Amino acid sequence: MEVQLLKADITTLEVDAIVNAANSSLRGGGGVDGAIHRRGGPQILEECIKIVEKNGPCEPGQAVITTAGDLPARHVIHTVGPVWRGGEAGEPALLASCYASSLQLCVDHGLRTVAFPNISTGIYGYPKRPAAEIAVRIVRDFAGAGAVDTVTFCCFDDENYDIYRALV
Ligand code: AR6
Repeated sequence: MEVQLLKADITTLEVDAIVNAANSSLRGGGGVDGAIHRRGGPQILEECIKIVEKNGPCEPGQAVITTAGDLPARHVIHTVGPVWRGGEAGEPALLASCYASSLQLCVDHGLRTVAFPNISTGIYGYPKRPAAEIAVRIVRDFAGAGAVDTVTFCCFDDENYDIYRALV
């Protein structure tokens, strides 16, 4: 499995799945979530609403999958990161679960290329360096399974990009 590092807008990537840093309502929001729904069009939101009607809110650490509407990607995996509350409220395990649950959905759906944003490190306030360490650890743990060909860490801000460059 190849691990790739990009500084890019995740909505431009032609991969089997891009991951969205969503909130529990799956109704869209700011940051990368806003960008994905804006560029992907209304179909993604319709599918999200149906999922919440059927299963209830998407809890932190969980992930669900939809199609990708007008985006060049084939699917969107929506995962809900933890809000940073100082680090003693289970945030590291929940963030790890976001990456692991999203990778598991790739396996379940036969998706070979996936791109992650830096989940929770924007509006949700997770410190960037420890968040990156968790992301890289979970992806490396998963690499041996051979189920996915390429995992891309898609950074948007310079600070995250520099942190990942040092780690990957
Ligand atoms: N492509 C890639 N990364 C991006 C993009 C983009 N187009 N736009 C922002 N980022 P955030 P969170 C980066 O705030 O912290 C929403 O309102 C950004 O630089 O999008 O998990 C949801 O609905 C940062 O590194 O997500 C939730 O309510 C990273 O994406 C809440 O924000 C994550 O920042 C989730 O907060």
